[in-house]
Amino acid sequence: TAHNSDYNLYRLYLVTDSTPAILGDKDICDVVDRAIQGGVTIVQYRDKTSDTGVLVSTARKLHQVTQKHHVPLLINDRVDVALAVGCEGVHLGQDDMDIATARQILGPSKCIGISANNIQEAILACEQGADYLGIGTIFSTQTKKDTKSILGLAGLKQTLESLSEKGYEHIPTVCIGGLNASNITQVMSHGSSPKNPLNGVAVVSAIMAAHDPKAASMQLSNLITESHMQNRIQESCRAISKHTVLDLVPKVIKTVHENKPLSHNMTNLVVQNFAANVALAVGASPIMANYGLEAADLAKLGGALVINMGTVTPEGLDNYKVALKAYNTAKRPVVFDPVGAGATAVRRAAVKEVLCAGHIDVIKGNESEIKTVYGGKSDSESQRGVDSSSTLSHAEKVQLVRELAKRRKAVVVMTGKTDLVSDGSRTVAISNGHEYLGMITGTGCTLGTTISAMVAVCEARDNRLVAVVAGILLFEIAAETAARKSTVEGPGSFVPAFLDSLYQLRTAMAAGDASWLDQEK
Ligand code: 3NM
Ligand code: MG
Repeated sequence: TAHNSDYNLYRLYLVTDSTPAILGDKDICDVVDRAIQGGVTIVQYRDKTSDTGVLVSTARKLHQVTQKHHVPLLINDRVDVALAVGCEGVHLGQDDMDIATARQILGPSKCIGISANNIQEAILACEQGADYLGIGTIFSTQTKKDTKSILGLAGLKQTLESLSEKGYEHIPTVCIGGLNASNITQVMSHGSSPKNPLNGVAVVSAIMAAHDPKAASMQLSNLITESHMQNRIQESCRAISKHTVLDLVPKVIKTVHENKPLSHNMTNLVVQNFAANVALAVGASPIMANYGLEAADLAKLGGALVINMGTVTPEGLDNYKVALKAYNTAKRPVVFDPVGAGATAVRRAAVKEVLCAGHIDVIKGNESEIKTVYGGKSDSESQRGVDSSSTLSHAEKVQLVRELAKRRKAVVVMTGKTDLVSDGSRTVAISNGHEYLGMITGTGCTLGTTISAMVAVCEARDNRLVAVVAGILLFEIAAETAARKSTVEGPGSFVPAFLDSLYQLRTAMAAGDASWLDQEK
């Protein structure tokens, strides 16, 4: 069911409160509506005092609001109220109805979440078929008077680790209790476990008591998204200094966001529109200009050039060479994407001509293309179309990218299930991404465009490797996030979701205060 598979579903979980101390004189439906507009992804109606009649009528109104936004509504404790309004499920405390009985009443498709205050309760709930866990109480809170023990970040982390040891890391988890904008980043980094990361955070007062529930939700939502991305960067980048990556990747993305660098694309007929949209989504300013004589003026604008020979022609080749020289003169970076490099004799010759015409800063291709650029492939061996066919071992690939990077004094990217990036001395393997990227056209080309935006803002040659890594991570993590969206049914609906995710990830990253990096041990 949707509530189990959607990665983002539990990102920001709102638990309502109808008491005057928290809700004040605000209208609960209005608060929930605004909170969802600000980024709340799931709502629990929790009302410990109202009569059943009020519970049912309020739940009905809330359900209209949540349905309008395609957000699930769960009811605290009251299985009967959930049934009465036909909402998406219930949240049960340890003293409420047992899961088995609730499941029998609600049926298999409804969501049943469980509160867990310790490791035993968490594991038992998973054994009994909980759809997600609310783990708490993390910090002491005025909102719930009868809280049991305070778990703290160490207790939360231990609970998550115990769940993964028992094989329950696939059960979504949120934490609750005293959480707000001032501590969420710390909770997501120090309270989460790499093997079993928290899906999200549940709050009452941080949103329900806020003067502006939409603004409060947006702030929390951004902090959580940023932490998710941060955790993933950590996972992906053990191969080079974690500090370098943690420190620089967010800065690169933020700098692109702030400076809107020009991404000058001399690209193929197939991807013009998609590449321009990807450039915009990552925060760059695209220009799709194939006339080489324009390059001298464009190179002065502080951007980077992409030469993508996907639909190479004799005239096109001359234009590449003119533009390459112009960017070299202006000391601006050039990304070369030798699409289908080995496919025909014409393309093999074109690769050589481009490489001889000037200095390339980043060379990006699949295994077959990189092999052709390296020159190891004989002219009689031809590549089928532009898709890659893998033949080298991992160690051979590492050797190849490193050697080519050294020889050409460039950063070399070999894309594949695991991407390899090398500057000749340091080599990074990245295993993010999603299979949908291989099912739509132009993703390789638009990765080149994304990389151009990142290297455009990286003045120091030494940091080019990290700039390229930043581009790949942003691109591939956005693909993962997009593929998990509930609107995505296949490669077609993936395309717009992917553009959204690129935009959401880079704006979240850019909005983040870089001081959270200092907390990283
Ligand atoms: N359940 P606030 S703590 C509803 O520990 C609830 O299970 C808790 O409110 C638990 O976000 C809590 O305002 C209240 O601190 C959380
Ligand atoms: Mg309860």
